[in-house]
Amino acid sequence: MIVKTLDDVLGTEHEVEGGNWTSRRLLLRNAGMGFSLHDTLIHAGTETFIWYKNHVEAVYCIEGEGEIELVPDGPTYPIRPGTLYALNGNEKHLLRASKEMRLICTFNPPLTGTEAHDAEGTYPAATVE
Ligand code: 9YT
Repeated sequence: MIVKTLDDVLGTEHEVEGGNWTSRRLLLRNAGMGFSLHDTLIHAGTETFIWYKNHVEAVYCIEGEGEIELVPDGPTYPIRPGTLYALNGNEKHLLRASKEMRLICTFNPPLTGTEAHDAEGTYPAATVE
């Protein structure tokens, strides 16, 4: 059994700074759960292009406000507390935060630790003023 708190992750290598986001990784592959679980902040005013070629991801918003646009053809969905989106088809997307969003993210297969950007198919795009 594993019991930990967000404080156990803050300030460690598992608090990963991605530029437009900060990912606090609570469960990783070595936990043996079959998925990883992150408490991720998406910074206000950012737009990030993401394409997880090798993972499926479910995301549940608990704070903030933003939207997800599938690319190239949409649609665009609003994100607010209580919104879940699940990328079960490796969809390319743009993630935007109008207010800092706090997202609970799960990945299958699980991330192993400190992946950012290319290693997990994430590419930062323009930052919106
Ligand atoms: C929602 C999303 O994919 N944000 C990028 C960061 C990533 N989820 C992570 O590593 O927590």
